[in-house]
Amino acid sequence: MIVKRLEDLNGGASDVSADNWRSRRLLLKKDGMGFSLHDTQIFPGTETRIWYKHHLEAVYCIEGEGELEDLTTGEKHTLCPGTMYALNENEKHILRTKIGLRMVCVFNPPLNGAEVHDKDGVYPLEDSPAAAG
Ligand code: 9YT
Repeated sequence: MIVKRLEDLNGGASDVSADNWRSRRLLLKKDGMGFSLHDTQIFPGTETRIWYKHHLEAVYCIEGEGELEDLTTGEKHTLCPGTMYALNENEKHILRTKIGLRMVCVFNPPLNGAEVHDKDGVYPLEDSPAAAG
C-alpha cells in the first residue's frame, strides 16, 4: 500500500511548477499504478494552451472557477468544483481562470515526475530524449 500526504511533497522533487501552474504529483510511474495522480493549482489570471498528444488526462475540479476551450470543436465549458473533463482524444485545449483553479489530474501513461509543458503545451513521452534530459 502507498500512503502519501500532500504537505509532505511541498518543495520536493514531486512539487513541479511552471509559469501558470503548480502540480504536486502524488503518484508517478515509479509507483507502478499505470497512471499518475496530481494535485494541480492553476494560477489566477492565467491562460494556458495545452496539448497532451502523448497522454490521456482526466481532470476533476475541486476549487475555483475557470473556462475550458476545446480547440478541436471550439466549445467552451465552465469549470467549477464538481466538473470533470477527460481528454480522451488528446484534444488541444485552453484553460483560462481569473480566480484560480485546483484540480485533481490523472495521466495515462503516468508521468515520471519532472515534466513541464514544451512550447506547444506538450509533455514528452517518458522514453523520449526530452523526457530523459
Ligand atoms: C489541468 C492541467 O492540465 N494543468 C497543467 C498541469 C498538469 N495537469 C499537471 O502536470 O498536473
